[in-house]
Amino acid sequence: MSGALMQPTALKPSTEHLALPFFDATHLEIATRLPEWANAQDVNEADDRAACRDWVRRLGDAGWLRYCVAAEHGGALPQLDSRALVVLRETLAFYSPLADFAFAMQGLGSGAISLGGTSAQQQAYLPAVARGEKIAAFALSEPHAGSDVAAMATQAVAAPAWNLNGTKTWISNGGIADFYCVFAKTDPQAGSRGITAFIVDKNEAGLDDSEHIHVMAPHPLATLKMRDCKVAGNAPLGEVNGGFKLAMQTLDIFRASVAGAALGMARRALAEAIAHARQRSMFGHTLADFQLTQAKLGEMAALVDAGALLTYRAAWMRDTQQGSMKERSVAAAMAKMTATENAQRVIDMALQMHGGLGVMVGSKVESLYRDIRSLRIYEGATEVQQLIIGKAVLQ
Ligand code: COS
Repeated sequence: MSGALMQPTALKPSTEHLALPFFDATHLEIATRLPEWANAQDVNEADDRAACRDWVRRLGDAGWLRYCVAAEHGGALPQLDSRALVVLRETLAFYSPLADFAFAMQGLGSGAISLGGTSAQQQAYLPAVARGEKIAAFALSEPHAGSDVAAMATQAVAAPAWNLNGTKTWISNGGIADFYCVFAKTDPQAGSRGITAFIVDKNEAGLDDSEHIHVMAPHPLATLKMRDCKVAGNAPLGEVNGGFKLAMQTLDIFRASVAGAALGMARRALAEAIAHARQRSMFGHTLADFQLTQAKLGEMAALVDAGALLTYRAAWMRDTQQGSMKERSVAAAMAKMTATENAQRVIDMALQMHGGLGVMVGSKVESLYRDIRSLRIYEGATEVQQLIIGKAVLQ
């Protein structure tokens, strides 16, 4: 069930954590300017596809999408900055999870071009992504290959133009994207070493992105079908057979930002719970007067902070190249797992504290309850993060 016209709120995300040594003035500046802008947007979110397009246009016009690409392609900062992505997602998600989604998908959808594209590919796509003129999408998952990426069945054959056949599913921005970064097998016997990335434009003959998927929260999703889809102009993206690593490197950046989005939703739920506890009368007191309530709020605050510290550490490690590549991947996995799982608990506790009001359609905690759920699944389910961490500790 979708939301409707975005309602402004008197609640504000705190910026105290920006004083932590993980951040610098750039991040504080984003966190200071963004709340007022986000809270002033009157996007009608009743139709998630139209709303997502609207958010991309607004985020592009206001310059926020410039944080999705590097400065040489029209971006705001010299490199993709994980901490800026985290702060942006955390703040946008506090106001509108759909705004966060629209922002994040521009980054994830174009991330493989930023990391592995030729300069011609980067010039053709990234400035338009940063202005909100082209909508991007990342097409990795398949009906029988979600967590197990190497099991994908989509194939690309050079004949002599690259020719793609296969089905991708649960593709965010599917149906509204202008282009898709598609991963396909180019050496089917070579497992993860036989995958290559391609840029497939929406209007490419042989691509059908019209099968929409509906999920519990506003989120444009579709299945992509490729039947003899030829991608002569843009192929390939990155090294032939280097697509698995390119996908993993892209996910390493954006997994920490998913944690940022979860934090924004958790902080909003906590703020809603505190505001409700302060004003709700019960047995001659306010809800906040009861120790049971104080204990819950205390636990919620600690859960939020635990996720926040892991998230900020992961983003800082990537930006400042701390540790090895594996250590940075593990830090991102810990952040994504902890922040999303903790956010789910915090939102559930906030909803419980609201009682019947919490399950009413139109209440903020009710929509957050639906919004948070998919974050524990997409861009690597909690179990995949556990695997990444578990393998590393056994080495
Ligand atoms: N960065 C760079 N290279 C990486 C990497 C990373 N983060 N992670 C793995 N690799 C490399 C490995 O070093 C290995 O290289 P070699 O072939 O040279 O040895 C190769 O990639 C294969 O790695 P591994 O054996 O760990 O791959 P698995 O098939 O076991 O897959 C998981 C590991 C499950 C972690 C991976 O498939 C994954 O992340 N799945 C989830 C995918 C996902 O997020 N889906 C959602 C799509 S977006 S909504």
